[in-house]
Amino acid sequence: PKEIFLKDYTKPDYYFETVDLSFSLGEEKTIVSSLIKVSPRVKGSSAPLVLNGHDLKLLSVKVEGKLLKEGDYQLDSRHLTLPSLPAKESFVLEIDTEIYPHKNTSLDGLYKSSGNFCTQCEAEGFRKITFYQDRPDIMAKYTCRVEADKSLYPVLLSNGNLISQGDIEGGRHFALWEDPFKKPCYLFALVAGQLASRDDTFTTRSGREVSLKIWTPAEDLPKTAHAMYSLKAAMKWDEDVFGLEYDLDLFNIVAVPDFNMGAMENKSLNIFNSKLVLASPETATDADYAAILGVIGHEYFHNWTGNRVTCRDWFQLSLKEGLTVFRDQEFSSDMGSRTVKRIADVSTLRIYQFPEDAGPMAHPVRPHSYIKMDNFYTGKFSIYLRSLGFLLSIVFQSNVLVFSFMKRVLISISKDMMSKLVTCEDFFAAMRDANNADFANFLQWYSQAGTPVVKVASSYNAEARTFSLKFSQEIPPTPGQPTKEATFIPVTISSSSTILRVTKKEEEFVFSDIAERPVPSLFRGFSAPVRVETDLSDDDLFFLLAHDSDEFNRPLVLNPKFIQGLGSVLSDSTLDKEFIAKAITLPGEGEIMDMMAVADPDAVHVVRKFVRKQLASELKTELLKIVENNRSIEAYVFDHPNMARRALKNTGSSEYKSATNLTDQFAALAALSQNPGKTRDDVLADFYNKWQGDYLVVNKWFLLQSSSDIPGNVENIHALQTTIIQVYSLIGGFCGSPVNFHAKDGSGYKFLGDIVVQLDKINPQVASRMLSAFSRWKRYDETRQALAKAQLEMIMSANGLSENVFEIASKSLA
Ligand code: B3K
Ligand code: ZN
Repeated sequence: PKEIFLKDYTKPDYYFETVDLSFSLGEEKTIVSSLIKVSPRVKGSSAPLVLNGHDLKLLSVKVEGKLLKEGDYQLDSRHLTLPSLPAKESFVLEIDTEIYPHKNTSLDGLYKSSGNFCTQCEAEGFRKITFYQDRPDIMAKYTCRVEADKSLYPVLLSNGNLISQGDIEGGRHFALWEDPFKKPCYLFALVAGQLASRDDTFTTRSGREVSLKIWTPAEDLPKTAHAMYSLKAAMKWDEDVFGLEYDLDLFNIVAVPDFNMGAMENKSLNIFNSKLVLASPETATDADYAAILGVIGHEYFHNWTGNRVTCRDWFQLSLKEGLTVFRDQEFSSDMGSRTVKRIADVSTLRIYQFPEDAGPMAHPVRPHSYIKMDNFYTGKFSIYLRSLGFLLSIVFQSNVLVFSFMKRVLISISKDMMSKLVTCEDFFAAMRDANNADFANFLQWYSQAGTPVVKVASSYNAEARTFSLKFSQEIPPTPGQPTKEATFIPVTISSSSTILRVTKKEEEFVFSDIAERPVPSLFRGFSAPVRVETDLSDDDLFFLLAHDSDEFNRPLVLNPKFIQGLGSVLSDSTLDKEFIAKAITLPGEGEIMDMMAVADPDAVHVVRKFVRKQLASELKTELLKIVENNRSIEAYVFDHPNMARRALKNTGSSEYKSATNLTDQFAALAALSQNPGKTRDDVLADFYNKWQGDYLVVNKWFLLQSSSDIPGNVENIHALQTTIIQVYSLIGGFCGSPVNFHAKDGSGYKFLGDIVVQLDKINPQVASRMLSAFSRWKRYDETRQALAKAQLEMIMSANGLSENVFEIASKSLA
């Protein structure tokens, strides 16, 4: 496998101006014809044109209408090279290929999901459709003609506007689409199948009417109301907050059951994993509703940050992902509770990014190299890149400034086609110039991996009436980066919205005229993605728990006064209910383990369980009162007050039988399924019987069982049959629950090792994502280390390993 380096970037020798694609879709094979207008970057260039291609059968190549013979080109398993090309300003290249979508289980390129055709091209899937320069700096205007059997595939979609459609012989029909905007091939999309649409319209602020369509199988249409609501809310929000208006007259969303990730922002034809589109009160929880809102927003926001403004190469991924995640977080915060959203986002960051930063896959916001780009989009990818968003939101302090900065970026890059391809430097310069701001050594975040550890020492001098805060920062070594430079760390502190700019390894700030020793609330709202070690005492922390006006900084610490403190949080009617629910929920086992020098899953499990029990019995009266006061007999509504009420109620107790929506019912099921026995078996069976026809609900049922702490759970997982779409809930759930995955007899590790090898033959992206559960193996005791290492070695020795799995396994062992 080949490692690709940022420092090796060179401009392409040839640009593609227009691309006319034609697909003849069939059950056994699909024929793809492409007609490309090519122009050399340097006039008269004699450079060869190297096209990417993977799992393609080449039928023919023509240059300027002339068929090339076998000796005129070179073909290997990954490339088609054309060594001699006309020395002209531009010429026409025509390529015909044959592909087999029904056999494509990698869900990358063109594949079939539940009988329908669909595509996924980011990052490098277009090369599985046709021979092409599969890189983001090739921006071309596309047309796409799709032809298929009319009864099997009545709906034919691609990017842009529908130009014409009609019937052809043999029961077939066609549709011709044209995308007026230049785009990189990773944004290409095609869908063909039996689908129905929920239709709506959105009138933009300049008065244009955009037609909106959400496509699913007809029977699922009633479940798309929330997705449509989310889309319209996102379109309005982007206009109101960023002044960004949608730029076409049609916006399509298609929901498909088989999808490697959450969703994909293809120009005007977003394709989604069904679980992020379909929702009804009976089949989706509040968390699902919130995720749908956030992801529909995210993909929609990409239309500007990503699609119109495009990354030059994949190393610049954070430009589109960091910024778009930042935008979707702001959107969700504006639609719900800002504090609760922040707590949830930060906890995800702690659970996924911090461990990744401390493991073999550690990389800076802009990686220096990759083997398979897909590995940089793990479940963690957005969270990783989100750190940039954290910094931005603090640095800018308000959306107005972000907005002006965004506008500046967009204007400065829209001068001509090539300058639209942006790099992190362009982004940084635009931020700095648009706001005339001093970002000091902020750029270090782009090149240094690892989570900074910031130590804070405070001292009060009563005589001088001064208070001092001493900061020191240290970034631990990461693979290939033994030593680090200081970076810009914004620290928000109590008293107004002061930001301390920590830019050196050691720095002291002295505050004068301070009447008594203050208890500082530092890094308010989590102002930088760092680990903080303060010299605050338990009493200080308890004081903050009770009094901090920044809800984010009310920490969880076990203290005799802790229960009492939580009791007062529970009965404080001035606090947001969803915040209370978060505040009284203990951090997960993974999050706690990440803070230990040697992670001890058994100890964490026992202690956490003990604390939970203790809290439940000590706070029983308060909790029962909460359950009583927050019950509702009214119909399910997804809005902040109702969601907050349900969240709070379900922390106290939950009722399986009387529940009228999945949020309440699933909370009850989750609680009951923690204890082995007849009740557990009965409710699990009851739930399955009721929902066996709805695979999204069945997935949740799988997740609940796979992530269960009941002893010897690996046996139960073996017994549950799975398909590829259930892998995430079943295998992901199992590995995410420490007790059984880290079982001392190695059964959990062996289970994962075997699965990865099997899965890699079917779907390398999913296999490598599952494998990353091993990447932190060096954090455990010696016995566990040996067991995990043996599995990694076993995987490395497997035949025909994919590049995806190779990258994670080899880096983990290094
Ligand atoms: N941009 C895509 C992720 C693509 C992952 C490719 N393996 C969707 C998103 O940003 O949400
Ligand atoms: Zn994205």
